[in-house]
Amino acid sequence: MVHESFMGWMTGIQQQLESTLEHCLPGSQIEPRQLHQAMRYATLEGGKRVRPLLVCAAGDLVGASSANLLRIGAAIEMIHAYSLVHDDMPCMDNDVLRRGKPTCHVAFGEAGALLTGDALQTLAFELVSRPLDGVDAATQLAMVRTLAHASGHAGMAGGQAIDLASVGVALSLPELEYMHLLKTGALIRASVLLGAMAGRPLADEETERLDRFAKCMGLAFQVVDDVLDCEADTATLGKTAGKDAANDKPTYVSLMGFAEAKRFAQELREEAFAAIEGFGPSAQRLKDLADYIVDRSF
Ligand code: GRG
Repeated sequence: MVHESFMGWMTGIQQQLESTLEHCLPGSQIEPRQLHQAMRYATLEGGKRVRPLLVCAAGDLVGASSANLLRIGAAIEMIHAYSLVHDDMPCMDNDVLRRGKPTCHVAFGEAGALLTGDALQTLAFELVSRPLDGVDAATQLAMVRTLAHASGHAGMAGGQAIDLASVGVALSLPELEYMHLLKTGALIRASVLLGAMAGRPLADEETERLDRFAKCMGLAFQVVDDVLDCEADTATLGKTAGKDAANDKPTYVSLMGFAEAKRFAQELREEAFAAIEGFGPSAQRLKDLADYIVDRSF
């Protein structure tokens, strides 16, 4: 159950993240204006900001500075925004609605959307590689490497490739899980890991437990996404509902049925909680976020 003090913390982070993104994105009056306007259009004022929230909650656990966490969170949100822009394009998911407004290619054309995604991705890496207060160069290099690994062929882009090849294919549950571990899970894991790398050094065993938490959360996020795609309406989601079934895509709901998919999400939450039990009260934000991810309605 999501409680009031968590809601206050979440709203505060979302507002600070918005200012950070606003500050880090190129101004809409700077040339090339159309590209900069499209980058801002795709990134500002939208989305739940789950990944930056995970960065901040994991960073809290290790006493990381909030300025560092917000910059890392903004960078990961830019990678996420780029993935949505490209995913919505006619050559991929071909959708016209995202975050309650026309998708980037509808507003700025296909070439504009392609460049917007490219520019958001590279700006994200620029942001993570600028000096971070109190973080040594070797750790920062490891952050860049972790984010690159999670975004590329062995992570999000690889998962998207498997997804595109899976339309109309009867995937098994382990195959579906593998696809989502890459497509959605890798960036969620990177969010937790980068947040945790920004503070006091952790023992390998502590990092492994955080990674287990993040892996469960990545999968739970996707299971809930599949359930909502069937249960919620387009206005609530801010994106076209029911697309998975319409596109004949394998999902947790199509493979397991509703009740079992919902039960699986609860099970993943319990597993995630168990992974971080040893951290004590400093892991409360992560637990609250896990509740938010599993209990969300959009
Ligand atoms: C194009 C390389 C490339 C990758 C695209 C993430 C992705 C891969 C595609 C998005 C398609 C999709 C609907 C995936 C399901 C899970 C997901 C990432 C949902 C959208 O993320 P939210 O719910 O969105 O965090 P907001 O708008 O809240 O940020």
